[in-house]
Amino acid sequence: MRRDAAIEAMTPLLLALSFMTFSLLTPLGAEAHFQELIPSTDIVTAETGKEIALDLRFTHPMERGPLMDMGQPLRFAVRGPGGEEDLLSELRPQTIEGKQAFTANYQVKRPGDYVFFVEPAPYWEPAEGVMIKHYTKVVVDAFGAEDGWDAEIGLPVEIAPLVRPYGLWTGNQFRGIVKQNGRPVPFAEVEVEWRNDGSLTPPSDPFITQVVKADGNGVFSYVMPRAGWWGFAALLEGDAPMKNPEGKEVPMEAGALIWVQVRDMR
Ligand SMILES: [Cu+2]
Repeated sequence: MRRDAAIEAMTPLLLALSFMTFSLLTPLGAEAHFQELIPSTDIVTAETGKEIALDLRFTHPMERGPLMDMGQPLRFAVRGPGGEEDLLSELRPQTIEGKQAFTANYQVKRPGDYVFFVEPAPYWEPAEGVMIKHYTKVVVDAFGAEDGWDAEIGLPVEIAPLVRPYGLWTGNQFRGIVKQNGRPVPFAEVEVEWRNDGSLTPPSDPFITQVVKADGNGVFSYVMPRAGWWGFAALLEGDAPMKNPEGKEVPMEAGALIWVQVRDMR
């Protein structure tokens, strides 16, 4: 009896302590990292011109930061109507808010769909004890060809779009198949974030990152309720562990990301 009372008396203190520990271990906003790969336009026309600028940042899109340092990406390329083109040498580092990001320009040569993709340098996240690598792609259509948007790159983890990933209205549904090593991942978890332009303050934490699960065939869907860029991130465990900067073997979080833009119907 007396022991129970003592435990009861201690409970609020223990709760407070465990809450403090938890808060220290998971700083706010540390959960939903997204690799961004955002083109200046997702539809190239005579009006936009042939030149596309691409911005690469590792950040928290809905919270508008903070940014995390990007190392030199391991791969950056485009799969277009003329085949695959290595664009690593086109990457230019930029410093934003004291962190390294990248930018690149690309000249579209002919009509067709251009699938840009990046394999970033692995990022050590001590709060989660994982090395993070977000394989990220975005599709740009040029001069109304509308052909090639569903081409798969063959990345270790990849989202295969089931909806043409450009020319989308607000309220359209996006669907895709989460794949790892070319095979669908049943019930994969997909995080979804809107790239906040500053016009929205999420009312509470669960609104920052939407979470959907794929079905038994690895197919997920999400209805996009607001104009702008939407990022879909399927976070999977990599095939092999990696060494963290201290030389310790840790799990690898392999993210498959795709970005799509939606516009208001008006
Ligand atoms: Cu972060």
